[in-house]
Amino acid sequence: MNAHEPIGHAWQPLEADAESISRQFPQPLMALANGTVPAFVLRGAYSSGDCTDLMARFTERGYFSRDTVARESQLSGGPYLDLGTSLGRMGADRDEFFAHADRTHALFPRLFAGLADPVQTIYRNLAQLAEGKTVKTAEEVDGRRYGPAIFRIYHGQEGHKAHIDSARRRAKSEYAVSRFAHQFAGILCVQKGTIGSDSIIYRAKSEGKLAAVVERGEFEAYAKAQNLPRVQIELNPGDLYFFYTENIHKLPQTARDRTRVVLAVFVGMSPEVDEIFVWS
Ligand SMILES: O=C(O)CCC(=O)C(=O)O
Ligand SMILES: [Fe+2]
Repeated sequence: MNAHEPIGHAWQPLEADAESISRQFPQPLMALANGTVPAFVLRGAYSSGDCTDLMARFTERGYFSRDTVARESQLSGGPYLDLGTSLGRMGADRDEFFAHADRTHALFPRLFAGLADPVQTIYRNLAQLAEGKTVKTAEEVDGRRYGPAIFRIYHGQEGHKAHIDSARRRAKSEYAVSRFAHQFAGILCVQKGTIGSDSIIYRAKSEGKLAAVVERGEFEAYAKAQNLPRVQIELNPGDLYFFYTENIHKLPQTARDRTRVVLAVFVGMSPEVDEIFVWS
């Protein structure tokens, strides 16, 4: 138990729809940033039937085979497969990054034809949590757009070790998204992974001494020794959750007998700025 935690207020995700969340919290995103709530979980935000159809389209296109990566320009390999444009993976070359993002903007409507648009589902729900701010795909001052969202495909034991995501803190970032004070993620489950393979969020920011602990890959042992509060967000197809990415989090590297597929976005917000930028 955290010493600062008021008795009787366990650190638990809030499961509700966007409208009730925004009734409960005047500033929902700040409730995440302040650590009042670890995550908002919007069950059934997207139709599970459309998730199944989307998965069938991916299978048809061979998106679950690494052999397809070389042939499909919007797929990239690494510890997990990406379908879409990742700033983290592609940002080193600006021209290449924005050209890749353009191709993703062209591909997604074709992939979603006849189904509800899952990217819009994320943006629409985020807008309800956005305190009247405008939610839009991130762009540079010259109008070049980032990728709108990205599918992440986790096979086998793939995951993410304990980390934070922060464009602001990324050294030498010359991208517009680095100006936001706060960063969040929105994750929509398309196919459920094996039980226990969904993300774990810790009540801990990667600051000071902890940043070094994370850097050395020793965070898990530290969290255990300190008994840090943590929550695991178990998702079913169509469930969407939002969390503060400057809280340390991980995707367990456990044996998966089922491929986990999510649609993910990053979100940049500053209290004094009217626009919220979304990218991947
Ligand atoms: O898939 C998730 O639930 C979280 C993934 C994550 O932390 C990331 O993509 O940076
Ligand atoms: Fe992350």
